[in-house]
Amino acid sequence: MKRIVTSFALALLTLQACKQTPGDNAKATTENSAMDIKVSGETETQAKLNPPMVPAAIGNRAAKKVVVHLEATEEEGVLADGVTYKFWTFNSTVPGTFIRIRVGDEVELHLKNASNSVMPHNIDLHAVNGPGGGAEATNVAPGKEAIFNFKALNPGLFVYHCAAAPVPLHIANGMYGLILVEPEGGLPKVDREYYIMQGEFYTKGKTDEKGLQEFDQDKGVDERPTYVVFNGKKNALMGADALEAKVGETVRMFVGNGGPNLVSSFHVIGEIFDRVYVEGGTTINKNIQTTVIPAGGAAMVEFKVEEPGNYILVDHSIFRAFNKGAIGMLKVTGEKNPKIFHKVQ
Ligand SMILES: [Cu+2]
Repeated sequence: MKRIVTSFALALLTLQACKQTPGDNAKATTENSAMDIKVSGETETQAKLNPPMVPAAIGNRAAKKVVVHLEATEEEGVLADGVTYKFWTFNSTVPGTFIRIRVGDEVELHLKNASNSVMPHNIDLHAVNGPGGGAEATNVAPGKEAIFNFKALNPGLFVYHCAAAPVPLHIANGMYGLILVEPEGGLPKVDREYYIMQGEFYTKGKTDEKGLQEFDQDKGVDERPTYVVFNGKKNALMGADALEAKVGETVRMFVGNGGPNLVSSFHVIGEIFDRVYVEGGTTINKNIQTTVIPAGGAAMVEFKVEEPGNYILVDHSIFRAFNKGAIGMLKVTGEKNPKIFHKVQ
């Protein structure tokens, strides 16, 4: 009887071991090995570029210490033509400064809260392994600065946002951005990189109602946005602010969704994503028309442009694009390519 019980226990153990998926193993290996990566060389201070621009690619450098400076601000800005709004930001832009590091890097993050702020602010980075993603460690009163350290263990494209109470209000006012943790050896080289982040705004007035607009809590709770925009403004990335590329180039877009409520169906009219890093992680999906980007999530999309023209970026929940502002443009210049596209009559 004893032998039977032992065999049964052994069989159960084997079964348990088999249940562990290869995916689990891969993550454990990544995190564990990243923990052991030593930092070396000069400490780097992260460059501050305004969206849609991003800092230079990491390439094949060794892991190092990186200092990141962010400032929480509360300031009036343009939400649409003739419409202003009191935005809450990281570094005065919506989305906030793009942070670019590699796996194994040690980040010393400084969060200042502007002296003219009314609210306390903090930062929760989804790239952090630790309580609140750093929120408790960085809760900072107006005029003060908080500092915390983290080691990047998981490669991917991650959202960061303010998580001070009331969290929905801080996010609805524009306090979000992206942090890219490049894998060992860096991401494949591309010709152009752009930073785009979707978010909703909830105002007391109707869409396009002029003047300084106040936040509308009821619309926020009902998930009924007045504006759905890229990069903090209705029709941002249009006209003189359109993105650019040349025929034959490969474009990579780091696309995030700050929410606070909606899921984005990100699409570029007239293009197919050759590669999508699904949900900003390691899995690459190919030949994608529209990719879903959850609130508090991100994706990297890459495509080669073959034909000159204007390519429109949208949330394909299409009223959001044409009525609420989630629209942008990629202007592609260069030689026409009739083999790929031409009008017959
Ligand atoms: Cu905040």
